[in-house]
Amino acid sequence: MLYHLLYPLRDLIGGFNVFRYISFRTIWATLTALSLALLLAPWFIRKLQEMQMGQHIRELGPQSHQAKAGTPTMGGALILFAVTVSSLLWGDLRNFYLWLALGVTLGFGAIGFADDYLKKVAKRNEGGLSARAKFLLQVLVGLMGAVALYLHPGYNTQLAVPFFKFVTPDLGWGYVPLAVFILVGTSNAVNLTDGLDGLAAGPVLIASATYLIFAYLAGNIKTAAYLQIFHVAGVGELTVFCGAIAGAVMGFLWYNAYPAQVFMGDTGSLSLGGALGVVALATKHEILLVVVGGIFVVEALSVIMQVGYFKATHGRRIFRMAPLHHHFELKGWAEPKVIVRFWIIAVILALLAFSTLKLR
Ligand code: 57M
Repeated sequence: MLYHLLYPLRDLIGGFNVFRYISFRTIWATLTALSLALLLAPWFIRKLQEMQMGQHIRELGPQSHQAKAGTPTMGGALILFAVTVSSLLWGDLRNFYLWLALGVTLGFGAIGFADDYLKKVAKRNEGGLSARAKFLLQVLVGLMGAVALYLHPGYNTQLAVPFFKFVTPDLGWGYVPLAVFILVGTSNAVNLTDGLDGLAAGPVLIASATYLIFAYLAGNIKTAAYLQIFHVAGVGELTVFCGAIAGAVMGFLWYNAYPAQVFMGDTGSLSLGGALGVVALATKHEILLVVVGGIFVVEALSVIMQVGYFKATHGRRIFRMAPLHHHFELKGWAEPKVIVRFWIIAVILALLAFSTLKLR
């Protein structure tokens, strides 16, 4: 919005020319979202406590988690507020990708919100939306996002394969189911990861900062040509969006860091997963999300393997408990150790993802 209000005045006030630059607007989008989340969180956490939006803890899990009972959840609503305000303030509001990213993020956020709210009403961790209803709604939001992308003029349905610059299969309409799978899969994978203080927020912060760079590179015709990656006209604006996500999540993490004063709830985890998914698709770095979001992939795989094995063997397990973070907790690692080690791995994965720009 500031871009539309202030950039036209550049002839009167020369300094306003700076609003043209994605880099400038991204820095300020990050700082705005960070400040909103940081400053509003104490008030927001108090409100959640007053509304008794406290977490109910499963009895089955590691016993240390019982101490977390009553921690306010739904902190994701504050993340979404900060992301939306900051993106609208600093983004170019004529940009398709900005609206698409916001729409998909808020769509998944709405599903998470419904789930969190129903859990609060039921006063049980398992009392939210039924798994089936949740999945169908996720597919619906994912499908709307995927079709919007598919129909957008100038967006191509070729797939970029990391390490192989000449392998770019064109999936045509087949891109739509793949996009739905990526959106729904990422949303659920971040949700599964969100089981220790800061365990989802840290890697989401690292992944959004990574995609911030990819959005910038793919949106700029010169850097895209130089690196031989797909150029997507207009996608540079997602740099601003990624900055807003990174800023909001950083501000939230201040309070979600161990020992957490607030959890993001499904409102946060489903929407942030959706946000990463849509940015990966729009920037045409879809498959690379397996690397950038490797923590989420491994957490989700640990659940799939554990549940599959558990069913096939009538009750035997591969891990002490799935998702994987519970396995390490039950092995005796202190919670902060599991969290920080997962963050370190997320940084390594981000570096590996950047290296694919040259290793191809
Ligand atoms: C959500 N939610 C957390 C919080 C957060 C199929 C099955 C593996 C599914 C899985 C599942 O339901 N996962 C989805 C996980 C919960 O956190 C809330 O949920 C939001 C995210 N959706 O924002 O509102 C708990 O996680 C802890 N937490 C923190 N800090 C945070 O910042 O400590 C969360 C955020 C919170 C808090 O304790 O209450 C959750 O884990 O419930 N199910 C499981 O994860 C369960 N695994 C399981 O049953 N494994 C079985 C196999 C056969 C599937 C096994 O391995 O034997 C475990 N979850 C828990 N305890 N908590 C079971 C034990």
